[in-house]
Amino acid sequence: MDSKVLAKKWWHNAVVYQIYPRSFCDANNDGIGDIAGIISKLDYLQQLGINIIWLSPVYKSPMDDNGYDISDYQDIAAEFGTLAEMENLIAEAKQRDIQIVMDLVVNHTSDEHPWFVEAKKSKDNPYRDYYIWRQPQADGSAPNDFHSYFGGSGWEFDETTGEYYFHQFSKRQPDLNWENPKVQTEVHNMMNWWLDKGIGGFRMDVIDLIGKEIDQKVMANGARLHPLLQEMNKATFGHRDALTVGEAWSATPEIAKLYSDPARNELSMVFQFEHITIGWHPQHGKWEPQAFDLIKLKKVFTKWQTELADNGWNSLFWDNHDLPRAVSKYGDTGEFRVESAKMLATALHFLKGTPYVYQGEEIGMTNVRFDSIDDYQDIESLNLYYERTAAGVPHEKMMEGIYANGRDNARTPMQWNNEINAGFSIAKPWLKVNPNYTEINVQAALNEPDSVFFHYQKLIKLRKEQPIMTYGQYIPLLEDHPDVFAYLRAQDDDRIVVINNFSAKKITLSLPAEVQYIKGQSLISNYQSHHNLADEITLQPYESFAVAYKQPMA
Ligand code: TEU
Ligand code: CA
Repeated sequence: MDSKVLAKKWWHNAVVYQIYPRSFCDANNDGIGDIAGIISKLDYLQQLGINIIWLSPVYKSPMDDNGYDISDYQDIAAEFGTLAEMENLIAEAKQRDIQIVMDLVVNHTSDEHPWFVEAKKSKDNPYRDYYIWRQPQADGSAPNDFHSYFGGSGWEFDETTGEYYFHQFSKRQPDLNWENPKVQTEVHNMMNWWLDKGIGGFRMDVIDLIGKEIDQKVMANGARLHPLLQEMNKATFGHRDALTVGEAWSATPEIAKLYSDPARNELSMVFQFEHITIGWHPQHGKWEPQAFDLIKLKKVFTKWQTELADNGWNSLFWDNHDLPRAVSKYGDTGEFRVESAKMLATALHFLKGTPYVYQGEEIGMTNVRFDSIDDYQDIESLNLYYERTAAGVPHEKMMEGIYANGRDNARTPMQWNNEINAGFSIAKPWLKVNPNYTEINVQAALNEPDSVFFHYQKLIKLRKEQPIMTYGQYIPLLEDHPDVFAYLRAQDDDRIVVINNFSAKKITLSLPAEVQYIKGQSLISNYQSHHNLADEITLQPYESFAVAYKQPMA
C-alpha cells in the first residue's frame, strides 16, 4: 500500500502563506502595504502556524503590474521599504521558524530596468541581446500576430532602432532572451545574492515561458526550458536545500514530473492551474466563467494526486493574487460562509502535496463588486475591459467577468479589524476595502474560537502531527457524486477518510463499503465531530470532516 519512499524534505509537511505586500498591512499610513507592516504581523502568522511566507514582489518597480515588472532585482521599492527592512524581515521571520520565499520574476523585466534602457539605445548595444527584437514586416507591421496576455499585440515598436521588442505581458514588461548566456549568469548571480541573505527559496513567475522559441511560435515548454532549469538549479539553489515552486500554466502531470522529480534536479514543485481553467470558457477564458462542475473538478484532483503519487510533488491551492476568492467561487458568501470556507480548507489540506494559504483565505475573505470600472486597478482587468467592450462585449457582461474572475478580487486590503479601512491603514488605501470588513476581519476571527482562522490553525497543526497527511497514498471515493468530494489517505494500516459536501443542500449519502462501520477518531469537522461511521450519513450544507482509523486486518 505504501507509496515509494521519498527523501524527506523540510518543506514536505510545511504550509505556505502568500503575502501580496501592497494589500497586507500599511505601517506608515500612505495607503500602501509595506515590509514594516508585514513584520508587525509575524506573531499573527506564527499563531496561525505557517512555516513559509511566499512574498510577492517587493523589488524596485514602476508598478505597471504591481511589482511583477522589476527595474532592480537587488533593491526594494521605496513604497515597500528598504533593503535593511527586508533583511530584518528575513531575520524576524526566522526567529519565529518562518522561512521567506522570494518571487523570482525573470521571464521579463520592467522597461525601466537598466538592461532595457541600454538595449533600446542601439542595435549593437551590449545589452541589446538581453531582450527579443525582430524586424517589422515589409508593411511595417508587427513580426507576427502574437497577442499579449494583457491585451493587444505582444510586439511593441521601438522608434529609436526601428525594431519591435517582444512582451507576453504589458508593453512595459519586455521579455528577456534566455538564450543569451549573459542573461542566465546575471539571474543566477542575483539569485545567489538573495540566497546568501538567508531566504528559504523562490516562487518562479511564469517559469514555463523562459524556454520559448519565438520563431516557432512555441511560448511555453520550449526545448530549452528544462536544461535551463537544471543549469539554474546547479548554479544557485541546488546545493542549498531551498524550496522552489514554478508557476506553470501550461503544465500537465507528465510535464510536472519533469519539473519536480527529485532525480532531475530542477524544482521542488510547480503551480499548475487545471483545477482553475476548467471553470473558464474555451475561447473567452476567465471573462466568461462556466457553471461549476464538481465531478470535473474531482477528476482533475484525482489525476494530479495519482500521477504525481510516486515521483514528483503537488502544490495545493485555491487562491492567489491572480485568482478569485475560493469561498465566492466554490462556496457560499452568505448564510454558510464559515461552513463552506472550512469545507474548502479541509478538502484541500488533506490532499497530498504542499498547501498554500493566500492572505485573507484564513478568515474567509470574499470577492468584491465595485460599482465602477474606475474603482479597479489591475492592469489585466482594465486592459481587457476596454479591449473587449471595444470589440462589442456589453459592459454588464464584461463586469460580470471581472466580478467573477478579476484579479482585484484577491487584492482588496487585508481585513484586520472593523475600524477605518479595516485596520489596513489610516490613509485612503490604494484599492478600496471590501465593505464586508465590518463582519469579516482577523480581530473578529481571533475572538471566535470556532472561526475559520482556528480551523486553518488546526489543519496546519494536524499536518505536522500526521505523517499520513504528507506521505499517505490518495484513494478517490464516490467519484461520480455530483455534490460530495470524498477520498481516503492510506499509509500502512493507517487510514483517514475525508468527506466534503460542496453544496448548500442536506445530502443523505450511502457510504462506500471501505468506510462503512469504521471506528475511528475525529480529526476535524465543521459541524459535529464524527468518530464512528455507519452505512449511510446525512450531511449538513457544506458539511466536511476527516476521521482517522486503522484498516481492519483483511
Ligand atoms: O501570472 C501569470 C498569468 O498568466 C496571470 O497573470 C494571468 O492573470 C492569468 O490570466 C491568471 O489569471 C504571473 C503573476 O502571477 C501575475 O501576477 C503577473 O501579472 C504575471 O505573471 C506577469 O508577471
Ligand atoms: Ca505603506
